[in-house]
Amino acid sequence: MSTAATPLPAETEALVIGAGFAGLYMLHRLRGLSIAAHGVEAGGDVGGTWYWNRYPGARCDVESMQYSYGFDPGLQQEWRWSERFASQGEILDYARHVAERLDLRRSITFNTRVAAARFDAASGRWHVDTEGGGRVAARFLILATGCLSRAKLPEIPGIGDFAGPIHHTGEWPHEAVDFTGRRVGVIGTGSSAIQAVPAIAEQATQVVVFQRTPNFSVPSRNAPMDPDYEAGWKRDYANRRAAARAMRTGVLLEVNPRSALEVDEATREAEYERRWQAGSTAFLAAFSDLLISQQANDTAADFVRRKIRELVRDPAVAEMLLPDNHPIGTKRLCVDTRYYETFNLPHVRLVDLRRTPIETVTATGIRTSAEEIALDDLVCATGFDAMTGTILAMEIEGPGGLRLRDIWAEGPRAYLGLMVAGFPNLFMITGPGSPSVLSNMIVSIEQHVDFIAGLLAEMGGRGAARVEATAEAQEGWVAHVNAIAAGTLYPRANSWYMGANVAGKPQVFMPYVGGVGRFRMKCDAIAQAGYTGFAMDGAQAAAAE
Ligand code: N01
Repeated sequence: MSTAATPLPAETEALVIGAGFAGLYMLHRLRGLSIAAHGVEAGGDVGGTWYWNRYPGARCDVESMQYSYGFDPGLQQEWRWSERFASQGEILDYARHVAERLDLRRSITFNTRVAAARFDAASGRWHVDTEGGGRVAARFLILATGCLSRAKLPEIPGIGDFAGPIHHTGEWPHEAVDFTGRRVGVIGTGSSAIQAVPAIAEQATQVVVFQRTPNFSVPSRNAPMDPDYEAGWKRDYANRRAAARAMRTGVLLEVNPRSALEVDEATREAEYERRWQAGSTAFLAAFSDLLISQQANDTAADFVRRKIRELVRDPAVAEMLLPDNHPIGTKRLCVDTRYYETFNLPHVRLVDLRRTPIETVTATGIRTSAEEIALDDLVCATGFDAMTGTILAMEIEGPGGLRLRDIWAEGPRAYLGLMVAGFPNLFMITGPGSPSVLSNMIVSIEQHVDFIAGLLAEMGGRGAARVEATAEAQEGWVAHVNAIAAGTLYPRANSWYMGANVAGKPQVFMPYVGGVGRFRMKCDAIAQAGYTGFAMDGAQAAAAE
Protein backbone atom coordinates (compact mmCIF):
# COMPACT_ATOMS: atom_id res chain seq x y z
CA MET A 1 0.00 0.00 0.00
CA SER A 2 1.48 3.30 -1.05
CA THR A 3 1.06 5.95 1.62
CA ALA A 4 3.44 8.56 0.22
CA ALA A 5 1.78 11.95 0.43
CA THR A 6 0.40 13.15 -2.89
CA PRO A 7 0.61 16.94 -3.13
CA LEU A 8 -2.35 19.01 -4.22
CA PRO A 9 -1.93 20.10 -7.84
CA ALA A 10 -2.37 23.77 -8.66
CA GLU A 11 -4.85 22.85 -11.35
CA THR A 12 -6.88 19.87 -12.45
CA GLU A 13 -9.86 19.33 -14.72
CA ALA A 14 -12.06 17.71 -12.04
CA LEU A 15 -11.59 17.94 -8.28
CA VAL A 16 -13.39 15.31 -6.22
CA ILE A 17 -13.87 16.11 -2.54
CA GLY A 18 -14.01 12.96 -0.43
CA ALA A 19 -12.45 9.53 -0.85
CA GLY A 20 -15.23 7.32 0.42
CA PHE A 21 -17.08 4.97 -1.90
CA ALA A 22 -18.46 7.90 -3.92
CA GLY A 23 -15.13 9.64 -4.39
CA LEU A 24 -13.24 6.47 -5.28
CA TYR A 25 -15.67 5.42 -7.97
CA MET A 26 -15.92 8.98 -9.34
CA LEU A 27 -12.14 9.19 -9.71
CA HIS A 28 -12.14 5.87 -11.51
CA ARG A 29 -14.84 6.96 -13.95
CA LEU A 30 -13.13 10.29 -14.61
CA ARG A 31 -9.92 8.51 -15.49
CA GLY A 32 -11.90 6.31 -17.85
CA LEU A 33 -13.13 9.46 -19.58
CA SER A 34 -9.55 10.75 -19.80
CA ILE A 35 -10.50 13.75 -17.67
CA ALA A 36 -7.62 14.82 -15.44
CA ALA A 37 -8.94 14.28 -11.94
CA HIS A 38 -7.71 14.67 -8.40
CA GLY A 39 -9.19 13.78 -5.03
CA VAL A 40 -8.91 15.60 -1.74
CA GLU A 41 -9.79 13.91 1.52
CA ALA A 42 -9.97 15.15 5.12
CA GLY A 43 -9.10 11.73 6.54
CA GLY A 44 -5.78 9.98 6.46
CA ASP A 45 -6.95 7.26 4.11
CA VAL A 46 -9.81 6.16 1.89
CA GLY A 47 -13.10 4.78 3.26
CA GLY A 48 -15.18 7.83 4.18
CA THR A 49 -17.81 6.93 6.73
CA TRP A 50 -16.02 3.64 7.41
CA TYR A 51 -12.78 5.47 8.06
CA TRP A 52 -14.36 7.66 10.75
CA ASN A 53 -17.01 5.48 12.40
CA ARG A 54 -14.74 3.00 14.20
CA TYR A 55 -16.80 2.65 17.36
CA PRO A 56 -17.14 -0.81 18.89
CA GLY A 57 -19.84 -2.84 17.17
CA ALA A 58 -19.91 -0.69 13.99
CA ARG A 59 -21.13 -2.68 11.02
CA CYS A 60 -23.32 -2.22 8.00
CA ASP A 61 -27.05 -2.97 8.02
CA VAL A 62 -27.08 -3.92 4.32
CA GLU A 63 -25.85 -7.45 3.57
CA SER A 64 -22.20 -7.69 2.54
CA MET A 65 -22.99 -9.38 -0.77
CA GLN A 66 -25.00 -6.27 -1.67
CA TYR A 67 -23.11 -3.49 0.12
CA SER A 68 -20.25 -3.51 -2.35
CA TYR A 69 -19.48 -2.16 -5.80
CA GLY A 70 -21.22 -3.79 -8.74
CA PHE A 71 -19.34 -2.06 -11.55
CA ASP A 72 -16.38 -4.42 -11.63
CA PRO A 73 -17.14 -8.12 -12.13
CA GLY A 74 -13.56 -9.14 -11.28
CA LEU A 75 -13.64 -7.20 -8.02
CA GLN A 76 -16.91 -8.69 -6.85
CA GLN A 77 -15.67 -12.19 -7.63
CA GLU A 78 -12.32 -11.86 -5.90
CA TRP A 79 -13.41 -10.14 -2.69
CA ARG A 80 -14.52 -12.42 0.16
CA TRP A 81 -16.78 -11.19 2.94
CA SER A 82 -16.48 -13.09 6.19
CA GLU A 83 -19.90 -12.24 7.65
CA ARG A 84 -23.46 -11.74 6.52
CA PHE A 85 -23.18 -8.09 7.63
CA ALA A 86 -19.65 -6.74 7.34
CA SER A 87 -17.93 -5.02 10.23
CA GLN A 88 -16.51 -1.52 9.89
CA GLY A 89 -12.98 -2.93 9.75
CA GLU A 90 -13.74 -5.29 6.91
CA ILE A 91 -15.52 -2.61 4.88
CA LEU A 92 -12.54 -0.31 5.40
CA ASP A 93 -10.24 -3.11 4.18
CA TYR A 94 -12.48 -3.45 1.13
CA ALA A 95 -12.25 0.30 0.38
CA ARG A 96 -8.46 0.07 0.68
CA HIS A 97 -8.40 -2.95 -1.59
CA VAL A 98 -10.44 -1.07 -4.21
CA ALA A 99 -8.10 1.92 -3.99
CA GLU A 100 -5.14 -0.41 -4.60
CA ARG A 101 -6.82 -2.40 -7.34
CA LEU A 102 -7.75 0.75 -9.25
CA ASP A 103 -4.50 2.51 -8.35
CA LEU A 104 -6.37 5.52 -6.99
CA ARG A 105 -4.23 6.65 -4.06
CA ARG A 106 -1.68 8.42 -6.25
CA SER A 107 -4.48 10.83 -7.28
CA ILE A 108 -5.67 11.66 -3.75
CA THR A 109 -4.32 14.22 -1.30
CA PHE A 110 -5.17 13.03 2.22
CA ASN A 111 -5.37 14.87 5.54
CA THR A 112 -6.66 17.93 3.72
CA ARG A 113 -10.04 19.49 4.39
CA VAL A 114 -11.64 21.88 1.93
CA ALA A 115 -12.66 25.20 3.47
CA ALA A 116 -14.07 27.13 0.53
CA ALA A 117 -14.79 27.00 -3.18
CA ARG A 118 -15.46 30.03 -5.32
CA PHE A 119 -16.43 30.01 -9.00
CA ASP A 120 -14.41 32.37 -11.15
CA ALA A 121 -16.57 33.31 -14.09
CA ALA A 122 -13.67 34.69 -16.15
CA SER A 123 -11.71 31.44 -16.18
CA GLY A 124 -14.71 29.16 -15.75
CA ARG A 125 -12.88 27.48 -12.87
CA TRP A 126 -13.69 26.65 -9.28
CA HIS A 127 -10.99 28.01 -6.99
CA VAL A 128 -10.80 25.74 -4.00
CA ASP A 129 -9.08 26.61 -0.71
CA THR A 130 -8.11 24.04 1.87
CA GLU A 131 -7.94 24.63 5.61
CA GLY A 132 -4.18 24.23 5.48
CA GLY A 133 -3.82 27.08 2.98
CA GLY A 134 -3.63 24.95 -0.18
CA ARG A 135 -5.26 26.11 -3.42
CA VAL A 136 -6.40 24.26 -6.49
CA ALA A 137 -8.35 25.34 -9.54
CA ALA A 138 -10.69 22.94 -11.32
CA ARG A 139 -13.27 23.14 -14.07
CA PHE A 140 -15.50 20.59 -12.37
CA LEU A 141 -16.01 20.33 -8.63
CA ILE A 142 -17.59 17.12 -7.39
CA LEU A 143 -18.75 16.80 -3.79
CA ALA A 144 -18.39 13.19 -2.71
CA THR A 145 -18.62 14.35 0.86
CA GLY A 146 -21.06 11.79 2.30
CA CYS A 147 -24.47 12.27 3.85
CA LEU A 148 -23.49 11.58 7.45
CA SER A 149 -20.05 13.07 7.77
CA ARG A 150 -20.43 16.04 10.08
CA ALA A 151 -20.57 14.74 13.63
CA LYS A 152 -22.83 16.54 16.06
CA LEU A 153 -21.84 16.82 19.70
CA PRO A 154 -24.70 17.36 22.15
CA GLU A 155 -25.29 20.86 23.42
CA ILE A 156 -25.27 19.93 27.08
CA PRO A 157 -24.15 22.38 29.76
CA GLY A 158 -20.79 21.54 31.28
CA ILE A 159 -19.73 19.06 28.60
CA GLY A 160 -16.43 20.89 28.31
CA ASP A 161 -15.77 20.29 32.01
CA PHE A 162 -15.75 16.49 31.80
CA ALA A 163 -12.32 15.31 32.96
CA GLY A 164 -12.34 11.94 31.17
CA PRO A 165 -12.24 11.11 27.48
CA ILE A 166 -15.24 12.04 25.30
CA HIS A 167 -15.64 10.08 22.07
CA HIS A 168 -18.16 10.77 19.33
CA THR A 169 -19.04 7.57 17.48
CA GLY A 170 -18.53 9.34 14.16
CA GLU A 171 -15.04 10.57 15.06
CA TRP A 172 -13.77 7.55 16.92
CA PRO A 173 -10.04 7.43 17.75
CA HIS A 174 -7.82 5.37 15.51
CA GLU A 175 -5.99 3.78 18.39
CA ALA A 176 -7.91 1.12 20.31
CA VAL A 177 -10.14 2.42 23.11
CA ASP A 178 -10.15 0.00 26.03
CA PHE A 179 -13.16 0.26 28.35
CA THR A 180 -12.01 -2.53 30.65
CA GLY A 181 -12.64 -1.55 34.25
CA ARG A 182 -14.32 1.71 33.20
CA ARG A 183 -17.69 3.31 33.91
CA VAL A 184 -19.00 4.46 30.54
CA GLY A 185 -21.87 6.82 29.80
CA VAL A 186 -23.46 6.60 26.34
CA ILE A 187 -25.59 9.54 25.20
CA GLY A 188 -28.06 8.72 22.41
CA THR A 189 -30.00 5.69 21.25
CA GLY A 190 -29.81 5.85 17.44
CA SER A 191 -28.23 3.25 15.12
CA SER A 192 -24.71 3.98 16.36
CA ALA A 193 -25.53 3.61 20.06
CA ILE A 194 -27.66 0.55 19.46
CA GLN A 195 -24.63 -1.14 17.90
CA ALA A 196 -22.08 0.25 20.34
CA VAL A 197 -23.82 -0.40 23.67
CA PRO A 198 -23.69 -4.25 23.56
CA ALA A 199 -20.04 -4.14 22.47
CA ILE A 200 -19.04 -1.60 25.14
CA ALA A 201 -20.91 -3.66 27.75
CA GLU A 202 -18.64 -6.62 26.98
CA GLN A 203 -15.69 -4.63 28.35
CA ALA A 204 -16.88 -1.98 30.74
CA THR A 205 -17.55 -2.37 34.46
CA GLN A 206 -20.63 -0.19 34.16
CA VAL A 207 -22.58 1.21 31.21
CA VAL A 208 -25.18 3.92 31.61
CA VAL A 209 -27.27 4.65 28.52
CA PHE A 210 -28.86 8.10 28.45
CA GLN A 211 -31.96 7.84 26.31
CA ARG A 212 -33.98 10.82 25.15
CA THR A 213 -36.11 9.06 22.52
CA PRO A 214 -36.61 5.28 22.37
CA ASN A 215 -35.99 3.82 18.95
CA PHE A 216 -37.20 0.81 17.03
CA SER A 217 -34.58 -1.86 16.44
CA VAL A 218 -34.75 -5.28 14.82
CA PRO A 219 -32.20 -8.08 15.14
CA SER A 220 -29.56 -8.39 12.43
CA ARG A 221 -29.03 -12.16 12.86
CA ASN A 222 -25.50 -11.52 11.74
CA ALA A 223 -23.53 -14.72 11.21
CA PRO A 224 -20.39 -15.98 9.48
CA MET A 225 -20.80 -15.95 5.70
CA ASP A 226 -22.48 -19.12 4.43
CA PRO A 227 -20.22 -20.34 1.57
CA ASP A 228 -23.22 -21.62 -0.40
CA TYR A 229 -24.96 -18.28 -0.06
CA GLU A 230 -21.84 -16.48 -1.20
CA ALA A 231 -21.36 -18.85 -4.14
CA GLY A 232 -25.02 -18.40 -5.16
CA TRP A 233 -24.54 -14.64 -5.28
CA LYS A 234 -21.26 -14.85 -7.15
CA ARG A 235 -22.72 -17.18 -9.77
CA ASP A 236 -25.60 -14.85 -10.43
CA TYR A 237 -24.15 -11.46 -9.56
CA ALA A 238 -25.01 -9.68 -12.81
CA ASN A 239 -28.71 -10.55 -12.60
CA ARG A 240 -29.00 -9.88 -8.89
CA ARG A 241 -27.25 -6.53 -9.09
CA ALA A 242 -29.58 -5.55 -11.93
CA ALA A 243 -32.58 -6.57 -9.83
CA ALA A 244 -31.29 -4.65 -6.80
CA ARG A 245 -30.88 -1.50 -8.90
CA ALA A 246 -34.57 -1.62 -9.72
CA MET A 247 -35.70 -2.01 -6.11
CA ARG A 248 -37.04 0.84 -3.97
CA THR A 249 -34.16 0.53 -1.52
CA GLY A 250 -31.46 -0.63 -3.91
CA VAL A 251 -31.39 -3.88 -1.96
CA LEU A 252 -32.59 -7.15 -3.37
CA LEU A 253 -35.01 -8.44 -0.79
CA GLU A 254 -38.37 -10.09 -0.55
CA VAL A 255 -41.09 -7.46 -0.78
CA ASN A 256 -44.61 -8.46 0.14
CA PRO A 257 -47.01 -6.61 -2.19
CA ARG A 258 -49.96 -7.04 0.19
CA SER A 259 -51.35 -4.50 2.63
CA ALA A 260 -50.95 -5.24 6.34
CA LEU A 261 -54.64 -4.53 6.67
CA GLU A 262 -55.89 -7.00 4.08
CA VAL A 263 -54.67 -10.08 5.95
CA ASP A 264 -55.98 -11.52 9.20
CA GLU A 265 -54.11 -11.06 12.45
CA ALA A 266 -52.57 -14.55 12.51
CA THR A 267 -51.18 -14.16 8.98
CA ARG A 268 -49.82 -10.73 9.82
CA GLU A 269 -48.21 -11.94 13.02
CA ALA A 270 -46.64 -14.91 11.23
CA GLU A 271 -45.16 -12.62 8.59
CA TYR A 272 -43.66 -10.28 11.18
CA GLU A 273 -42.34 -13.23 13.18
CA ARG A 274 -40.75 -14.81 10.11
CA ARG A 275 -38.98 -11.57 9.25
CA TRP A 276 -37.97 -10.92 12.87
CA GLN A 277 -36.32 -14.35 12.94
CA ALA A 278 -34.63 -13.76 9.57
CA GLY A 279 -33.27 -10.38 10.75
CA SER A 280 -32.42 -7.09 8.97
CA THR A 281 -34.36 -4.07 7.75
CA ALA A 282 -36.27 -6.37 5.36
CA PHE A 283 -38.70 -6.37 8.30
CA LEU A 284 -40.13 -3.16 6.82
CA ALA A 285 -40.96 -4.94 3.55
CA ALA A 286 -43.33 -7.29 5.41
CA PHE A 287 -46.23 -5.36 3.88
CA SER A 288 -46.49 -2.75 1.18
CA ASP A 289 -48.15 0.00 3.19
CA LEU A 290 -46.10 0.18 6.38
CA LEU A 291 -44.68 3.59 5.47
CA ILE A 292 -47.89 4.92 4.00
CA SER A 293 -50.71 3.95 6.34
CA GLN A 294 -50.58 4.77 10.05
CA GLN A 295 -52.96 1.92 10.79
CA ALA A 296 -50.76 -0.56 8.93
CA ASN A 297 -47.65 0.86 10.57
CA ASP A 298 -49.20 0.45 14.03
CA THR A 299 -49.41 -3.31 13.51
CA ALA A 300 -45.64 -3.53 12.87
CA ALA A 301 -44.80 -1.10 15.67
CA ASP A 302 -46.96 -3.06 18.13
CA PHE A 303 -45.21 -6.27 17.11
CA VAL A 304 -41.78 -4.78 17.88
CA ARG A 305 -43.02 -3.31 21.17
CA ARG A 306 -44.22 -6.78 22.20
CA LYS A 307 -40.79 -8.17 21.33
CA ILE A 308 -39.10 -5.54 23.49
CA ARG A 309 -41.33 -6.52 26.41
CA GLU A 310 -40.38 -10.17 25.90
CA LEU A 311 -36.65 -9.50 25.60
CA VAL A 312 -36.18 -7.14 28.53
CA ARG A 313 -36.69 -8.79 31.91
CA ASP A 314 -37.35 -5.73 34.05
CA PRO A 315 -40.80 -4.47 33.00
CA ALA A 316 -39.98 -0.91 34.06
CA VAL A 317 -36.90 -0.87 31.82
CA ALA A 318 -38.86 -2.47 28.98
CA GLU A 319 -41.50 0.28 29.24
CA MET A 320 -38.82 2.95 28.97
CA LEU A 321 -37.44 1.30 25.83
CA LEU A 322 -40.78 1.27 24.00
CA PRO A 323 -40.77 3.71 21.09
CA ASP A 324 -43.86 5.85 21.29
CA ASN A 325 -43.46 9.04 19.32
CA HIS A 326 -42.95 8.05 15.68
CA PRO A 327 -44.15 5.42 13.22
CA ILE A 328 -41.71 2.54 12.81
CA GLY A 329 -39.36 3.14 9.88
CA THR A 330 -39.84 6.91 9.74
CA LYS A 331 -36.58 7.23 11.63
CA ARG A 332 -33.95 4.93 10.23
CA LEU A 333 -34.81 1.46 11.53
CA CYS A 334 -31.96 0.29 13.75
CA VAL A 335 -30.46 -3.16 13.37
CA ASP A 336 -28.82 -4.70 16.38
CA THR A 337 -27.04 -7.63 17.92
CA ARG A 338 -28.53 -8.21 21.39
CA TYR A 339 -29.28 -4.54 22.09
CA TYR A 340 -32.42 -5.06 24.14
CA GLU A 341 -30.96 -8.13 25.90
CA THR A 342 -27.99 -6.03 27.01
CA PHE A 343 -30.28 -4.24 29.45
CA ASN A 344 -30.70 -7.54 31.31
CA LEU A 345 -27.03 -7.40 32.34
CA PRO A 346 -26.49 -6.24 35.91
CA HIS A 347 -23.91 -3.61 34.97
CA VAL A 348 -26.02 -1.94 32.24
CA ARG A 349 -28.47 0.78 33.14
CA LEU A 350 -30.94 2.92 31.23
CA VAL A 351 -31.65 6.50 32.21
CA ASP A 352 -34.80 8.00 30.73
CA LEU A 353 -33.99 11.63 30.00
CA ARG A 354 -37.62 12.47 29.39
CA ARG A 355 -38.28 11.78 33.08
CA THR A 356 -34.97 12.90 34.51
CA PRO A 357 -33.23 15.24 32.06
CA ILE A 358 -29.52 15.92 32.14
CA GLU A 359 -28.87 19.13 34.05
CA THR A 360 -25.16 19.26 33.50
CA VAL A 361 -22.07 17.30 32.75
CA THR A 362 -19.58 17.64 35.59
CA ALA A 363 -15.87 16.83 35.77
CA THR A 364 -16.70 13.37 37.09
CA GLY A 365 -19.97 12.40 35.42
CA ILE A 366 -23.49 13.50 34.56
CA ARG A 367 -26.00 15.14 36.85
CA THR A 368 -29.63 14.53 35.98
CA SER A 369 -32.60 16.11 37.70
CA ALA A 370 -32.63 13.05 39.99
CA GLU A 371 -29.02 12.09 40.72
CA GLU A 372 -25.32 12.42 40.02
CA ILE A 373 -23.88 9.53 38.00
CA ALA A 374 -20.12 8.98 38.20
CA LEU A 375 -18.48 8.15 34.86
CA ASP A 376 -14.94 7.64 33.54
CA ASP A 377 -15.73 7.92 29.80
CA LEU A 378 -18.43 9.60 27.75
CA VAL A 379 -19.55 8.24 24.40
CA CYS A 380 -21.62 10.65 22.34
CA ALA A 381 -23.67 8.66 19.85
CA THR A 382 -25.47 11.87 19.06
CA GLY A 383 -25.58 11.74 15.29
CA PHE A 384 -24.77 14.12 12.48
CA ASP A 385 -25.73 17.34 10.79
CA ALA A 386 -26.93 15.12 7.96
CA MET A 387 -26.98 15.63 4.20
CA THR A 388 -26.28 19.35 4.15
CA GLY A 389 -23.94 19.81 7.14
CA THR A 390 -20.69 18.91 5.43
CA ILE A 391 -21.54 20.77 2.25
CA LEU A 392 -22.51 23.96 4.05
CA ALA A 393 -19.46 23.77 6.30
CA MET A 394 -17.58 24.77 3.16
CA GLU A 395 -18.03 28.33 1.95
CA ILE A 396 -19.35 27.67 -1.55
CA GLU A 397 -19.77 30.71 -3.75
CA GLY A 398 -21.10 30.61 -7.30
CA PRO A 399 -20.97 33.29 -10.01
CA GLY A 400 -21.92 36.78 -8.88
CA GLY A 401 -21.14 36.01 -5.24
CA LEU A 402 -24.13 33.68 -4.92
CA ARG A 403 -23.61 31.73 -1.68
CA LEU A 404 -24.95 28.20 -1.34
CA ARG A 405 -25.55 28.88 2.34
CA ASP A 406 -27.99 31.67 1.41
CA ILE A 407 -29.67 29.71 -1.36
CA TRP A 408 -30.29 26.84 1.05
CA ALA A 409 -31.29 29.01 4.00
CA GLU A 410 -34.82 27.60 3.89
CA GLY A 411 -33.64 24.06 3.17
CA PRO A 412 -31.71 22.37 0.38
CA ARG A 413 -32.90 22.64 -3.21
CA ALA A 414 -31.26 20.64 -5.97
CA TYR A 415 -32.07 19.03 -9.29
CA LEU A 416 -31.99 15.25 -8.86
CA GLY A 417 -29.91 15.80 -5.72
CA LEU A 418 -27.10 16.36 -8.17
CA MET A 419 -26.76 20.02 -9.14
CA VAL A 420 -27.93 23.34 -7.72
CA ALA A 421 -29.19 26.03 -10.11
CA GLY A 422 -26.76 28.93 -10.18
CA PHE A 423 -23.71 26.78 -9.42
CA PRO A 424 -22.18 25.65 -12.72
CA ASN A 425 -20.02 22.54 -12.94
CA LEU A 426 -20.67 21.74 -9.28
CA PHE A 427 -21.96 18.23 -8.68
CA MET A 428 -23.09 16.43 -5.56
CA ILE A 429 -23.09 12.66 -5.28
CA THR A 430 -26.20 11.46 -3.44
CA GLY A 431 -27.18 14.99 -2.47
CA PRO A 432 -30.52 16.10 -0.99
CA GLY A 433 -33.40 15.18 -3.29
CA SER A 434 -31.90 11.82 -4.26
CA PRO A 435 -32.67 8.43 -2.63
CA SER A 436 -29.26 8.40 -0.88
CA VAL A 437 -29.74 7.62 2.81
CA LEU A 438 -33.00 5.75 2.22
CA SER A 439 -31.16 3.27 0.05
CA ASN A 440 -28.18 0.99 -0.29
CA MET A 441 -25.65 3.82 -0.49
CA ILE A 442 -23.28 2.05 -2.84
CA VAL A 443 -26.01 1.38 -5.38
CA SER A 444 -27.09 5.01 -5.23
CA ILE A 445 -23.50 6.21 -5.44
CA GLU A 446 -22.83 4.14 -8.55
CA GLN A 447 -25.98 5.46 -10.19
CA HIS A 448 -25.13 9.11 -9.48
CA VAL A 449 -21.50 8.72 -10.52
CA ASP A 450 -22.53 6.99 -13.75
CA PHE A 451 -24.98 9.81 -14.45
CA ILE A 452 -22.33 12.47 -13.87
CA ALA A 453 -19.88 10.54 -16.07
CA GLY A 454 -22.52 10.32 -18.81
CA LEU A 455 -23.22 14.03 -18.55
CA LEU A 456 -19.52 14.91 -18.74
CA ALA A 457 -19.11 12.63 -21.75
CA GLU A 458 -22.06 14.37 -23.39
CA MET A 459 -20.46 17.75 -22.72
CA GLY A 460 -17.24 16.51 -24.26
CA GLY A 461 -19.15 15.40 -27.34
CA ARG A 462 -20.87 18.78 -27.66
CA GLY A 463 -17.73 20.74 -26.88
CA ALA A 464 -19.44 22.33 -23.88
CA ALA A 465 -17.35 23.62 -20.99
CA ARG A 466 -20.12 24.53 -18.58
CA VAL A 467 -23.25 22.84 -17.31
CA GLU A 468 -25.86 23.97 -14.85
CA ALA A 469 -29.25 22.82 -13.64
CA THR A 470 -32.00 25.15 -14.79
CA ALA A 471 -34.06 26.85 -12.08
CA GLU A 472 -37.29 25.47 -13.61
CA ALA A 473 -36.04 21.90 -13.61
CA GLN A 474 -34.85 22.25 -10.05
CA GLU A 475 -38.13 23.70 -8.79
CA GLY A 476 -40.06 20.97 -10.57
CA TRP A 477 -37.90 18.31 -8.99
CA VAL A 478 -38.11 19.81 -5.50
CA ALA A 479 -41.91 19.93 -5.82
CA HIS A 480 -41.93 16.27 -6.88
CA VAL A 481 -39.67 15.24 -3.97
CA ASN A 482 -41.90 17.08 -1.49
CA ALA A 483 -45.12 15.74 -2.98
CA ILE A 484 -44.04 12.11 -2.67
CA ALA A 485 -42.71 12.60 0.86
CA ALA A 486 -46.02 14.19 1.88
CA GLY A 487 -47.82 11.04 0.81
CA THR A 488 -45.86 8.95 3.31
CA LEU A 489 -45.52 8.78 7.08
CA TYR A 490 -41.89 9.97 7.00
CA PRO A 491 -42.57 13.64 7.81
CA ARG A 492 -44.31 12.57 11.03
CA ALA A 493 -41.01 11.87 12.78
CA ASN A 494 -38.60 14.42 14.15
CA SER A 495 -35.79 12.71 12.31
CA TRP A 496 -32.46 13.75 10.91
CA TYR A 497 -34.04 13.11 7.49
CA MET A 498 -36.06 16.25 8.30
CA GLY A 499 -33.15 18.18 9.79
CA ALA A 500 -34.97 18.02 13.12
CA ASN A 501 -31.92 16.98 15.14
CA VAL A 502 -30.03 20.23 14.59
CA ALA A 503 -31.24 23.39 16.31
CA GLY A 504 -32.22 26.05 13.80
CA LYS A 505 -31.93 23.76 10.76
CA PRO A 506 -34.84 24.20 8.33
CA GLN A 507 -37.24 21.28 8.58
CA VAL A 508 -37.53 19.85 5.10
CA PHE A 509 -37.71 16.17 4.21
CA MET A 510 -34.38 15.85 2.39
CA PRO A 511 -34.07 12.45 0.69
CA TYR A 512 -36.17 11.22 -2.25
CA VAL A 513 -38.67 8.59 -1.07
CA GLY A 514 -39.72 7.59 -4.58
CA GLY A 515 -37.20 4.77 -4.57
CA VAL A 516 -33.96 3.88 -6.26
CA GLY A 517 -35.56 2.11 -9.23
CA ARG A 518 -37.93 4.96 -10.00
CA PHE A 519 -35.20 7.55 -9.56
CA ARG A 520 -32.93 5.65 -11.94
CA MET A 521 -35.70 5.47 -14.56
CA LYS A 522 -36.23 9.22 -14.32
CA CYS A 523 -32.51 9.91 -14.61
CA ASP A 524 -32.17 7.54 -17.56
CA ALA A 525 -35.08 9.23 -19.33
CA ILE A 526 -33.52 12.65 -18.71
CA ALA A 527 -30.19 11.47 -20.15
CA GLN A 528 -31.82 9.84 -23.15
CA ALA A 529 -33.74 13.02 -23.92
CA GLY A 530 -30.48 14.96 -24.11
CA TYR A 531 -30.12 15.88 -20.43
CA THR A 532 -33.32 17.82 -20.00
CA GLY A 533 -33.16 20.38 -17.24
CA PHE A 534 -29.43 20.90 -17.67
CA ALA A 535 -28.18 23.95 -19.53
CA MET A 536 -24.83 23.54 -21.21
CA ASP A 537 -22.57 26.50 -21.93
CA GLY A 538 -25.32 28.91 -21.01
CA ALA A 539 -27.61 27.66 -23.76
CA GLN A 540 -30.65 25.64 -22.75
CA ALA A 541 -29.61 22.12 -23.70
CA ALA A 542 -33.18 20.97 -23.64
CA ALA A 543 -36.28 22.13 -21.84
CA ALA A 544 -37.17 20.47 -18.55
CA GLU A 545 -40.12 18.09 -18.47
O1 N01 B 1 -27.39 9.22 15.07
P1 N01 B 1 -28.96 9.49 15.28
P2 N01 B 1 -26.64 7.82 14.81
N1 N01 B 1 -29.14 14.68 24.70
O2 N01 B 1 -29.16 10.91 14.90
C1 N01 B 1 -29.57 11.49 20.75
C2 N01 B 1 -26.50 5.73 9.96
N2 N01 B 1 -25.89 4.61 10.67
O3 N01 B 1 -25.20 8.12 14.69
O4 N01 B 1 -33.80 11.11 19.04
C3 N01 B 1 -29.53 13.41 24.64
O5 N01 B 1 -29.80 8.48 14.66
C4 N01 B 1 -30.77 11.44 19.87
O6 N01 B 1 -31.94 11.59 20.63
P3 N01 B 1 -33.29 12.20 19.94
C5 N01 B 1 -28.00 5.52 9.94
O7 N01 B 1 -28.52 6.03 8.75
C6 N01 B 1 -25.99 3.40 10.09
O8 N01 B 1 -27.05 6.82 15.80
O9 N01 B 1 -32.84 13.41 19.17
N3 N01 B 1 -29.60 12.68 23.52
C7 N01 B 1 -30.60 10.05 19.26
O10 N01 B 1 -31.02 9.05 20.15
C8 N01 B 1 -28.41 6.32 11.14
O11 N01 B 1 -29.75 6.69 11.17
C9 N01 B 1 -25.49 2.32 10.74
O12 N01 B 1 -34.17 12.51 21.07
C10 N01 B 1 -29.22 13.28 22.40
C11 N01 B 1 -29.08 9.96 19.11
O13 N01 B 1 -28.52 10.91 19.99
C12 N01 B 1 -27.47 7.49 11.06
O14 N01 B 1 -26.24 6.92 10.66
C13 N01 B 1 -24.89 2.46 11.98
C14 N01 B 1 -28.79 14.61 22.36
C15 N01 B 1 -28.63 10.28 17.71
O15 N01 B 1 -29.13 9.33 16.85
C16 N01 B 1 -27.26 8.27 12.33
O16 N01 B 1 -27.19 7.36 13.41
C17 N01 B 1 -24.79 3.71 12.54
C18 N01 B 1 -28.75 15.32 23.58
N4 N01 B 1 -28.37 16.60 23.64
C19 N01 B 1 -25.30 4.79 11.88
N5 N01 B 1 -28.49 14.92 21.08
C20 N01 B 1 -25.63 1.01 10.09
O17 N01 B 1 -25.41 0.82 8.91
C21 N01 B 1 -28.74 13.82 20.34
N6 N01 B 1 -29.18 12.83 21.14
C22 N01 B 1 -26.10 -0.08 10.91
